[in-house]
Amino acid sequence: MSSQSQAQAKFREDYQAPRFRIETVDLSFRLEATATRVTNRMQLQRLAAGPLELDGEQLQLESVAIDGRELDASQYEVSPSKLVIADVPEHCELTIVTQINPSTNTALEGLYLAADSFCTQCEAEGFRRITYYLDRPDVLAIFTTTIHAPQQYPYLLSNGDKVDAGSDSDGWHWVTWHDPHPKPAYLFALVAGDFDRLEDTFITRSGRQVSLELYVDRGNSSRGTYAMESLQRAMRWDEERFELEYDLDTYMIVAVDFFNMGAMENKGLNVFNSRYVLADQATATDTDFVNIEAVIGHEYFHNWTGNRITCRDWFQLSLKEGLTVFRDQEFSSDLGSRAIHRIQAIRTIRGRQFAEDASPMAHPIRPDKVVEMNNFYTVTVYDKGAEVIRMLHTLLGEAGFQQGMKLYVERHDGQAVTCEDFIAAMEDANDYDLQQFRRWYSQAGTPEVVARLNYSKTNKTATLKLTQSTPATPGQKHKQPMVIPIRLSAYSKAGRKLALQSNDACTGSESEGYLYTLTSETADLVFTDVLEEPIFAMLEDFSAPVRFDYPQTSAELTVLMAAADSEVTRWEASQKLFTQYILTAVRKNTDIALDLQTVAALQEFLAADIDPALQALVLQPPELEELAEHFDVAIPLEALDRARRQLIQQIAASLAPQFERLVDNYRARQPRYTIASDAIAERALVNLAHYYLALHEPRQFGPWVIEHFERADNMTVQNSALNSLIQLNLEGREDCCQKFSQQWRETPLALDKWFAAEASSPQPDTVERVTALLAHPGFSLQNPNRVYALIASFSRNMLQFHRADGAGYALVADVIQRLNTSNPQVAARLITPFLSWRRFDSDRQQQMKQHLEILSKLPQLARDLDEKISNSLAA
Ligand code: B3K
Ligand code: ZN
Repeated sequence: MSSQSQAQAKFREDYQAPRFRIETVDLSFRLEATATRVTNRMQLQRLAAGPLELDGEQLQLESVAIDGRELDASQYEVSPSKLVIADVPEHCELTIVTQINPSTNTALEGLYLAADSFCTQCEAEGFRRITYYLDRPDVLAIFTTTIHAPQQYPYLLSNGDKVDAGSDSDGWHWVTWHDPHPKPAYLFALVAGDFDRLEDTFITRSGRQVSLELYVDRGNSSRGTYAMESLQRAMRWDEERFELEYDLDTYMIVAVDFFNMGAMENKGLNVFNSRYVLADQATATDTDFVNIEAVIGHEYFHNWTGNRITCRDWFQLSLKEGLTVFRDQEFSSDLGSRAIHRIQAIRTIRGRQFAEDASPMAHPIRPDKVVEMNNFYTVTVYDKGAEVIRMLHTLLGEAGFQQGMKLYVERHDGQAVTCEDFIAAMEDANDYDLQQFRRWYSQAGTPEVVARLNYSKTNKTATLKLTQSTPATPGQKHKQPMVIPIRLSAYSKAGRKLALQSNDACTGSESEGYLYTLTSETADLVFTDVLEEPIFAMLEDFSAPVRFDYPQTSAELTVLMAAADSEVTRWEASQKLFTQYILTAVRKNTDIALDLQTVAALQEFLAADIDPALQALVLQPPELEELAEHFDVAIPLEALDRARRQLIQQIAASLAPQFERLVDNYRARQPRYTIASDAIAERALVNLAHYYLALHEPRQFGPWVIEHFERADNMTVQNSALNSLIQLNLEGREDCCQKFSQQWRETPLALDKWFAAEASSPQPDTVERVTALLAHPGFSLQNPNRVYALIASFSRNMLQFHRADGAGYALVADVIQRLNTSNPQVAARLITPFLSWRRFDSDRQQQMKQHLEILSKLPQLARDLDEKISNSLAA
């Protein structure tokens, strides 16, 4: 590991309470593009002896004063990251004046000017780029913010409520905001710009009238209505399910085009990436609409889980993120199809989180060691974190979980706390021992459960032998057994649900399913009076984020696919069936031949009266990334891809007549676009049908895809047809791409869909096409959304990123190098697939490693990249 990143590492166990409290902070901004002046007046109260060490980066210090008396330079020390004042009274007013340059801030952290608006992003440690401060989440202050700006920025926004406004003598104007809720600096926000404003109201259940305001780029207000409605739904839902109510008179959301992440939950003033706000049928897909509702909900839910109760230190990030993802998942599931949402969440864990757990950046959901905090906004902290909360919910039940939430809020409202505080509240409210469960917070890696069934016809007993283990991860060699809730049920060969009796190790019933909690390394789960050999559905609803090894025959899986009560279980059965076909073909180096029973099961599934959205998911095999997770090393990429393609070919061939009828019927009806869930579901299946038909018989059905594209009155269909054309390289592809890019040349978020489609294609010339698109007038390395659409999509395209000649690696490494100084956060996101170089064949290993070594020697290597590269080369 390089000494640089080692030196900067911070450890969870080193936590120390702050030496000072900041009671109030008055900020005054004079916004100018290249020289913004920030006056910061703080009331400080000493808590412990020692100097005052304020964080600050890229600031130009103008003056420091204590209680109105300016200090001379000998009274303080300035370094590139700190302002240290040795002599500070018990209680005082500290005033600091600094200058910053928002126009050159391409990292989009702190205060930046992009696309003619000033905007801030402070989480995790961006506030220190605005002024000197105790930039840590456990320092909570009451903020008052005054913004002075030229008239070309009509809207001047910050947290809380607007309390005053006026004009300056130089023709500028100003506004003052006051936020009565003490908050850490990471929740501070400021936006200044010219927008269209959508307004609505929400009456809380206690009768408070909240003004809802959505700010979007001029001319875009009609594309904001879905976000506004989503916000109202989220506010209502949080009152109904969690009894949590909003606490200010105003809730503002600003949509900006330049943003590193999805959105930010700043108190009373959320800032959103425009892609999670702007949507209409012509420019946004059904998935975009679903994501908007989820992200709007997520940021809103943070108001309680994150803002009112925040994190003591950044190692506790999952305290707010895991819990809030769980809450947004529940919100989406209560409003839409629970099964479909659950399946998407499972895919995220199996495809991406398992890969992170197996990588050199593996970390527990509560990390112990961090160099650059921005590197820990991960699928582990967020999504595995949410799975851990979900397990608590499973163990305690909805009522017990809500009791725990109540106690958590009662105890900790207004505080900065730890994951331990959350678990303790759950434990105390339910009188339930979570001692061993805590390991989910401290152990990294994906546990594996092996289950073997032994059925005795004579004794009428079924014994499940269960064994768990967790592989070593960097810094954690030996692992302890985890608490693993296993939901299960059993079916007969005829698909009848079986009642199970066990030595009271299992709770539940035949109708709702059973729950067994594995806590030891091994256990025998014995069921008695089992009259016939049962077909078990194990780990139903993915009741724990683990790998589950339990062999089942195709015949058994097709029974589950056809007959299980749970839609998630039916989907699981199909995925397991497909995975077995693929893995067997790869391991034995044979061709795939679907057996008749499987074909019949798929055909019946498509013919049955089932949610078409579920049918679409069941009829698609797992993605390459998920299949790759079945190999620790030497991932046989080409073989997996070949087998997967063969399988898809055969699924498509088996279902072609049914798909043809389905599409015929759809074309005859030409249903009008609505955003209702049944319409979304139908589009999902019809789009898949077009893809499968064209794959099966390109000459006959390629023209159908083109027609589908041409007649589309919505982006969901247009985008899906475009993807089919590109992925299958169908005749007419270039023409349609041309039309698409012309049509959307002024609508970057729509154009992104074309970039992403090209970048995700399995076609062998994808690298060359992506390279060419780097020069497209609609592309820009400065805008994170463009980079994510084109480059991040490409780096997730396993087959083409890992192209044997190394051209994919060279392409992405070059972009990373260019972003190293301009936007390290984005650069660090792109590097992820390089980190796991040890898992590929030796040729690829060498090439990937070489790129990492070259990058590691970049002058001014960003801390974000340094940490990841060092971990990867050291592991
Ligand atoms: N809390 C923000 C993420 C901030 C990321 C900083 N690098 C969005 C969210 O999770 O709601
Ligand atoms: Zn969040």
